[in-house]
Amino acid sequence: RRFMPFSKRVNHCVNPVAKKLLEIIEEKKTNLCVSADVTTTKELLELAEKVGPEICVLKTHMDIIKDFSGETACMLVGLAMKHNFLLLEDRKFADIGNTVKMQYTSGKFFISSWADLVTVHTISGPGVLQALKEAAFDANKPRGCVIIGELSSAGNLITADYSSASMVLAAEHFDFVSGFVSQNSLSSRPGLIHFTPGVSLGCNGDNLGQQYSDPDHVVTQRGSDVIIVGRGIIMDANPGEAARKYKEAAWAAYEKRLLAAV
Ligand code: UP6
Repeated sequence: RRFMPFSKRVNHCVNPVAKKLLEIIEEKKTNLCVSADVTTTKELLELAEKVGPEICVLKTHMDIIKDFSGETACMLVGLAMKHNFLLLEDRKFADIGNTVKMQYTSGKFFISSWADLVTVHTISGPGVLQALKEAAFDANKPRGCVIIGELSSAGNLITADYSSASMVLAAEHFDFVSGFVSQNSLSSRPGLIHFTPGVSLGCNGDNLGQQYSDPDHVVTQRGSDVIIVGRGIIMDANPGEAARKYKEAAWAAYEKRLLAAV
């Protein structure tokens, strides 16, 4: 996986959203995901408009948007179409299957109707993947999930055994699993995409346990495919320009990794 170009990996995807994402990455030459951790619809849409041309994925935490409504989701989907990026709702589902199914499809956020991808913890076992898959089937749109295989925060309780057990669960649902959120390469399958948060060009961490590495390190040394950047971009005075900087750094690192294989 690490040494295969994105363009070749497309043919190895079982999940349609993973395939679409690799196509976008290749077309826009960007393996940057911006984490839109803002708290109002206005800020969210403004940010999406500014960073849209530079990204392959916009990651949201919709439950922090104070004034979320159906219009927020509609407008965001419009911007995703305009700039050709996917939406990843970072809900980190962690309950039993039946509850997750309701959290995914109903409530205030009706996530399955607008998010191409969602993040999920495997702590509750295979039922959670089955539940998301069934709900996605009902939504009748291409949908996928990203399994939290590792976390970036200091002292987190995920062990190597937990991460490998998550890979086993993923293997049972390759039609619905698009990839992993991880710090290291967890699977060599070319059809699965590794997303890595905890990326910054200037900081080592925050005062709440976040740990940062730079884009070159996570892509060339740890085998990440898509870097996830939040505050490094959204707190910048010019988020569009900052996104371009991160995009260039992550893409250069990807090209360097490919050359290392030759
Ligand atoms: N995130 C992590 N680490 C993980 C998983 N997810 O930081 O292991 C998410 C956070 C946040 C974003 O929920 O939305 O990625 C990172 O933001 P930052 O770049 O501002 O630290």
